[in-house]
Amino acid sequence: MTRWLLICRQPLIHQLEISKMTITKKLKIGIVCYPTVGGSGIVATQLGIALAKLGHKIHFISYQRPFRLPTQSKNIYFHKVPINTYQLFRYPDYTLPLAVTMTDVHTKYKLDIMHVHYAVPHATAALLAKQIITDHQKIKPFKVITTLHGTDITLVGNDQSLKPVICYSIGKSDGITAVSKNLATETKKIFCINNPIEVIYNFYSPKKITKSPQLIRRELGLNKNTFVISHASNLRPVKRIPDLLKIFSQVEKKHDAKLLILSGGDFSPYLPLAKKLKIEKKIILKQNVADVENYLNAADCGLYTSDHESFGMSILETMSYGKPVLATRAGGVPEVITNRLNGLLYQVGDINGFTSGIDELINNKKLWQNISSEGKIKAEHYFSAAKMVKKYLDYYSKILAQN
Ligand code: GMT
Repeated sequence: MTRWLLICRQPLIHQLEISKMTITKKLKIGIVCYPTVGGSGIVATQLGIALAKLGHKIHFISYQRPFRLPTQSKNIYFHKVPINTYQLFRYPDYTLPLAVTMTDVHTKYKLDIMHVHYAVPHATAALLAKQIITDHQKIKPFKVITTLHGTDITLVGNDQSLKPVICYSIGKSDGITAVSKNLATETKKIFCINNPIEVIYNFYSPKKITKSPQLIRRELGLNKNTFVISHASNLRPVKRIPDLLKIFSQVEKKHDAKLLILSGGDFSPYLPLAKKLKIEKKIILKQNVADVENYLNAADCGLYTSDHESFGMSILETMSYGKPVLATRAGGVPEVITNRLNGLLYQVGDINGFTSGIDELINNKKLWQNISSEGKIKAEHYFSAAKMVKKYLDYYSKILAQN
């Protein structure tokens, strides 16, 4: 085993000890994210929790407590952004109250860094807050670090109307990170960004399994031998849910199979297609489940058909539980999965390719086993919390050292 692998296999706490050496000063960090079910919120929350464990003071700022943030935790504070509903405004605004909350939190706690996840409106609000602090409060402002998660960038690919504000917000940030090389390249291509973009991959710390696969399967009324295909997402159009259903309909014609959808969005627009394909009784829909890990762990593989994915957080989560993932060769996904080594990749829309991939996994236990263990190794060692938290800390020190 290489030395690198040996280091990676140290317990998490020990690895986090290593990053203590990276920054000795305890930092005060604002973390701004979307609090709802979604990869960016999960990553931001995990990062904040890990940094708090290292002794840094973490101030989460959002309109609602991030769903995976424990209610009480040492070094973690939550500041709720009040949303005004004045009659005068036709649409409630979020950017301005967010900027005001950031200003207030900084005035009280003197943050070193405001780490925002998503350029709009979070980086925009942070830059406004920084300007107010500099001009009117006469106190040292924070550095703004913006992490790009993808949707801002892909959104602008289709809708140019927000381009000037996204360009400005990314370009004026003190530091920019992206969750994959693909996203960093796309950002540079679409926007007028000359500043360097640091690639720091997403990471996932597997949760303790609290319900055995047998228990979950019993709860879902599944036979022992039913092949369960999982999919976890917000079901946005980018996820190409019709492809998911078409693939499953071909699979279930040949095999005893079920499609387990862990959804953070509305499935009803897809119901007519599910009925047309006569698979509605074979779909198990679980809405906004808190213990996603128990369900991913009870399934046999994961299926992701997106036409774009900057990273694919659910893919990483599924791999962490040793379940082979079949996904599209889209965006940053090939940086997470190496085809036929630790997962299976197909072109967007390749329904037949995906179907034969699932066939192979069902019929070839050795292939299933190899992909399962290689995927788990990649998730645990390459995308480990220790490694990525250290990268963020190193990046923070670099940005803080700049004038
Ligand atoms: O994919 C979504 O609809 C949710 C979105 C989010 O805000 O969580 O996901 C984006 O950020 C994740 C975390 O970095 C990435 O893993 C997802 O790939 C990315 N989604 C897209 O690029 C479509």
